[in-house]
Amino acid sequence: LDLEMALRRALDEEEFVLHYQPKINLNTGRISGVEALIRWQRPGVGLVYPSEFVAVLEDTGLIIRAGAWIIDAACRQIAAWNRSMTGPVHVAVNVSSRQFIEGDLEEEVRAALERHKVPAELLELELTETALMSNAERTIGVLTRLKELGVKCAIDDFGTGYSSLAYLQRFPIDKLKIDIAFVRDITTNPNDAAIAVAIISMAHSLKLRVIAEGVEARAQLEYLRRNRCDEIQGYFFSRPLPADELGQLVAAGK
Ligand code: G
Ligand code: G
Ligand code: MN
Ligand code: NA
Repeated sequence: LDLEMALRRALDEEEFVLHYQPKINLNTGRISGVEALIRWQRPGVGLVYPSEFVAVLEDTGLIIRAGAWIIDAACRQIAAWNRSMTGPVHVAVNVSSRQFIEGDLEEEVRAALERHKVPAELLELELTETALMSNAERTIGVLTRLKELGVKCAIDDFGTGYSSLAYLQRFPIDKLKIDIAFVRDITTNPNDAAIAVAIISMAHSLKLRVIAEGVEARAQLEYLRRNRCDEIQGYFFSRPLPADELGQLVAAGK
């Protein structure tokens, strides 16, 4: 309850901040975009990670307000990078299940893009299988309208939830994100490797891009590259960074 009150205060006082983790295009070796990850600068405590508070935001419904703030903050950052950098920076935002199911995601996205004058194709939404499958017919409508707006959509943590493969081809999505669970032991566990390779192959058959998260070692990167994964993300290349540090990394042409 204390935590809930502190989180309400955090929303009112704008104590949240987004950090950004780069994604690397395995064909070019360059940064192709970033994933925004929320942190809480809690007064008197310091930087608090989402494992400590995102579940509480979800359980209390505060995630609806927080989710709208996250989308707005990401669009504000895209606009700032658009002004200060030579090339555009694509930003992916995590959308919680409750935000997708109960919130007005389309309107929040439309309003934030307009408010910050951001080209829609620079914004990507990372959605979970659970959120997408909770009402598949509604999901098709929402995703279709987001696609018409020009926003990209990815399925996060792919392979851990329950997705109907029949719906996978009916959902107008752009990308699958292979869950860290299959990446961690990809070079030593043949079962994990088989699943990762099958996801890559299926994604490409469906004309989707595919990214692997949680890449911590060169051997994992090389395995994924050999098996035609499009992008990777993980500590091997970089941890999530504050906006100014991420900006320096991009400007350095990495
Ligand atoms: O950032 P970290 O590395 O600790 O993230 C832990 C978990 O919190 C992940 O499951 C991640 O998807 C989730 N998370 C991080 N940032 C956000 C966010 O902005 N919105 C939502 N809904 N979840 C987030
Ligand atoms: O649920 P989601 O996939 O959005 O969460 C991403 C989470 O993974 C964040 O908590 C982020 O900090 C974490 N993460 C990013 N790169 C790595 C990595 O290389 N290894 C591990 N263990 N976690 C990572
Ligand atoms: Mn994610
Ligand atoms: Na993920």
